[in-house]
Amino acid sequence: MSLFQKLAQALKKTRSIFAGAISAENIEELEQALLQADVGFQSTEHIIEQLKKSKADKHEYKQQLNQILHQILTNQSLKTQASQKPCIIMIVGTPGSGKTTTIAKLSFLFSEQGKKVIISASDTYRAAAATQLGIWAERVGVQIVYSEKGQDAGAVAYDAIQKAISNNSDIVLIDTAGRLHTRKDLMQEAQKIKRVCQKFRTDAPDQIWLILDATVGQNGIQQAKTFNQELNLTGVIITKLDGTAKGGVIIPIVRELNLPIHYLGLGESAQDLEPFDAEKYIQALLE
Ligand SMILES: Nc1nc2c(ncn2[C@@H]2O[C@H](COP(=O)(O)OP(=O)(O)OP(=O)(O)O)[C@@H](O)[C@H]2O)c(=O)[nH]1
Ligand SMILES: [Mg+2]
Repeated sequence: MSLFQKLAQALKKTRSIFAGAISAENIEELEQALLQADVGFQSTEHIIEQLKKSKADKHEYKQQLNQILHQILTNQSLKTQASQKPCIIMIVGTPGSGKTTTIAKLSFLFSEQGKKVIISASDTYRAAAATQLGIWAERVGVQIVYSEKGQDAGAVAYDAIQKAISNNSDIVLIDTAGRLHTRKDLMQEAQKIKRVCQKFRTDAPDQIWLILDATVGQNGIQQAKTFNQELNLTGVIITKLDGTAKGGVIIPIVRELNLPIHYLGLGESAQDLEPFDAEKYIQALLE
């Protein structure tokens, strides 16, 4: 399957919501479809307003919608990748959102690109987490640094970065424990990991990516807002897009949070990660 076919397959349920509405006689039906696909109230209102303003004939809804979505999704303010080595990427998110799996996918992708990757197993809460990551690392063939003698998350990250510097690695991927955005103490722990990275370089970590489970739909917006306030994110990865009917959630994330989406998770294996492409996403959503 090509990457696009995979994406189109993943968005099948969301697309079916739009299929009827786009050819519908009235704008209300389209509005319902947007809400049903988890585009959210604010962004739906914005889109419908734009659509009305365009004075599009009902035959032109699809084309207009395509243009409006394009405007929203290509307006992403991308923070540039670090020019310095190693590029330090911290992965955060709520429990079970797909952080560890995404780390595995990213290490696979970066390795394929010829980059030398080190994983920091900084989820020191869940006993099975390091084992899970170790299995992935072995499968993908990348190095991993574990917590020794009860080291905390920050200390593991410190060791991993130090190792990356000494063996000239390109990328450090820091896996972290799942934390609810409402838990202040856990947010502070994440900030501590961030400060550890800053000991090496004031502009580190180069990236802090939030892993957002698409199946939680609108709740994801609040999660992203809080994580962003606490940690100053540089982007989002949407996971579990395969099979959900809430594939529209990407739109409010970009529009209301002004955070770029970097990748989409489309399954459970190491290959199921796709760089986000607004054009392809809209096409998979509407056609
Ligand atoms: N279908 C699907 N499943 C996914 C995807 N990403 C992750 N999963 C599954 O989601 C479950 C949780 O994934 P993990 O990677 O362990 O999530 P986590 O965020 O590390 O979880 P904690 O460390 O417990 O917070 C696993 O069963 C994964 O296989 C995806 O893109 N699609
Ligand atoms: Mg995990």
